[in-house]
Amino acid sequence: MLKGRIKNINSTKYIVDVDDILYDCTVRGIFRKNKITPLVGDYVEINEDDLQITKIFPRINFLKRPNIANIDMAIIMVSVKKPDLDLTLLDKMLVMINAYKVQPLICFSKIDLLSDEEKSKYKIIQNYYHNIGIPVIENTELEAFKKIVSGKVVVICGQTGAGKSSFINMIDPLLNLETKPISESLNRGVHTTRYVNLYKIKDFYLADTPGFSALDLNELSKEDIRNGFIEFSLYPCEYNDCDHLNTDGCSIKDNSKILSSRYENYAKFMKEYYENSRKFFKK
Ligand SMILES: Nc1nc2c(ncn2[C@@H]2O[C@H](COP(=O)(O)OP(=O)(O)OP(=O)(O)O)[C@@H](O)[C@H]2O)c(=O)[nH]1
Ligand SMILES: [Mg+2]
Ligand SMILES: [Zn+2]
Repeated sequence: MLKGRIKNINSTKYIVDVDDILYDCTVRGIFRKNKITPLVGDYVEINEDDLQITKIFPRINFLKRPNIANIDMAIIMVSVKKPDLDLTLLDKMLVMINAYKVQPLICFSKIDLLSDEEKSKYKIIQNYYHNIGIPVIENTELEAFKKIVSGKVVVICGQTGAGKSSFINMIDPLLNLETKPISESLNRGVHTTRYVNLYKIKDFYLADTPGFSALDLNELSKEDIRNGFIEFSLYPCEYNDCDHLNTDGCSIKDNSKILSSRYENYAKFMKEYYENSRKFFKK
């Protein structure tokens, strides 16, 4: 028996890293029968004779999108232009990552494309996230990044075309990952990276992942959404079980200290939640 970690999955092919040697493995039917899907990042046992994965070790955590297990930190790559800054997608990812109890880090990219005026607007947003306690860097701060992720297993996720693979190439040019310009007509990335892939770099691991342009919070609870807006806890609401949407005198609604896009996104996600649960009860 060998013990290793899944580095990449391409349909039925599982690449397992055992002490830096890569094995091309398959998966026993028993996992499919029990509806357990091995994920990139899983520690597994493989049978040396037929290279079948025979066991998945318990996970410390996992994310659904991107689908990966056993990670210490999730980097949300956020482009400020081309594609345009999408704060709704950022806040959604923060809610999701918080719900799965993974440490987030926001990495802004493409600051070089901003005019001076746009840059000062961007700085206000950047400072806001930093001040509420979410670590923030820019994709040019390579040395700071290497220090933060030292010793960790880190997944880079976010919008297609935001520059995830380009960033990993800057960290380790030898990887030479495929990158592509965004579509000018759609102002959107073109889904260049197709699979989750975990790379060992110096004393850390980085996972490149396929980007997306939308995300749903279907499986999350109301509590998950509320808790995902971590700064709300600074302004305790005196109403019991308040959803901060319609109650007069609520400390969150109309709070000028909360960035307006944050409150708007919160309200949007709660409305999505209520709509989804209505659909669920109708079934
Ligand atoms: N100007 C500028 N362009 C950048 C920057 N980072 C990435 N790009 C460009 O953005 C485009 C998309 O980059 P990718 O690295 O392919 O994006 P991705 O996030 O991996 O995209 P998917 O694999 O589709 O999810 C490429 O043309 C990069 O050269 C940046 O900081 N500034
Ligand atoms: Mg990519
Ligand atoms: Zn309230």
